[in-house]
Amino acid sequence: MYDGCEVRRVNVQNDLAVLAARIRSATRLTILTGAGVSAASGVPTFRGQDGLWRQHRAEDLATPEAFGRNPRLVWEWYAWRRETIAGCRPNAAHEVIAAWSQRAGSRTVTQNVDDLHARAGTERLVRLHGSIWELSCWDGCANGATPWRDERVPLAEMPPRCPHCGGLARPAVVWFGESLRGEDVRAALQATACDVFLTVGTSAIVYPAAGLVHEARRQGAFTAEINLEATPASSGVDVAIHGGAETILPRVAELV
Ligand code: BJW
Repeated sequence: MYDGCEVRRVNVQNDLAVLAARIRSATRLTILTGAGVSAASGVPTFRGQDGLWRQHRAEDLATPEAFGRNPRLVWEWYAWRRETIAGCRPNAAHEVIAAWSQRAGSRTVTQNVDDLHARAGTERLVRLHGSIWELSCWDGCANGATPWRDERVPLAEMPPRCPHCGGLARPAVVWFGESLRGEDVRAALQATACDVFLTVGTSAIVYPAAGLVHEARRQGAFTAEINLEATPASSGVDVAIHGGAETILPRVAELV
């Protein structure tokens, strides 16, 4: 009797083996990560079922306009997320990525602001959207343009102030409509020149990050995606594996 599940299992096993073989022989490995990589650690994703906060969507809060309108509301969202993340630890996906980052020629580009890759020991990490543990001056004072680290949970004051000018501080993250740091974009683009480009746990809808996998493919990289579900990137990659990053990556690592 035809067993669709068995066929799917064999296909996944094949895809894992193909990806592992590519990674094994790769000189230059690039991994792009999104919120799904931290989901198993307990960090809510943006667009999943847990993506709403008090009925607000990320798109409604992660903008300079939202902050300008209601800084306290946006800071409450960030304070809640900082508290949640403070209680989270890197999971098996972060650990595999950190281990692979020890290989010369391996680079990791993340959209995540939770710092869990850094805590897992990932080297050559590009944080495209900044860090939730860093602040900068909203009022634009010269000294406050350079982000400072503040890991206090809860924050000392709400909303926090700039230590340089006493103005309003903001999370040093990249909101919709804002430019990413030039050096991060350059590093991410350089990382698309690789043998294997693996995109993990991202909905692949937010640019410029979502364009990197296509750029890597255009330059001849073998491309692969690991995600719980299909994304706009799935049809354009060589291998799309459906499953949790925290279970799939350790399986690939065993085969590598
Ligand atoms: C699992 C899992 C498990 C769950 N295992 N998987 C070109 C075309 C169209 C639009 C644009 C374009 N260029 C620029 C734009 C505009 C805009 C944009 O992309 N809009 C789109 C929504 C259409 N981009 C920008 O504005 C960017 N700036 C820019 O380009 O500047 C120049 C410019 C400006 C203006 C106009 C034109 C050009 C800035 C983007 C900044 C994004 N910022 C945020 C917030 C960061 C701070 C914070 O965290 O608070 O970044 S928004 C949010 O989305 C966050 C994330 O990093 C980002 C991506 O989300 P991610 O990581 O993919 O998470 P989810 O939740 O979407 O998906 C999770 C996935 O995991 C799902 O697929 C699950 O299935 C999966 N998953 N568990 C594996 N266990």
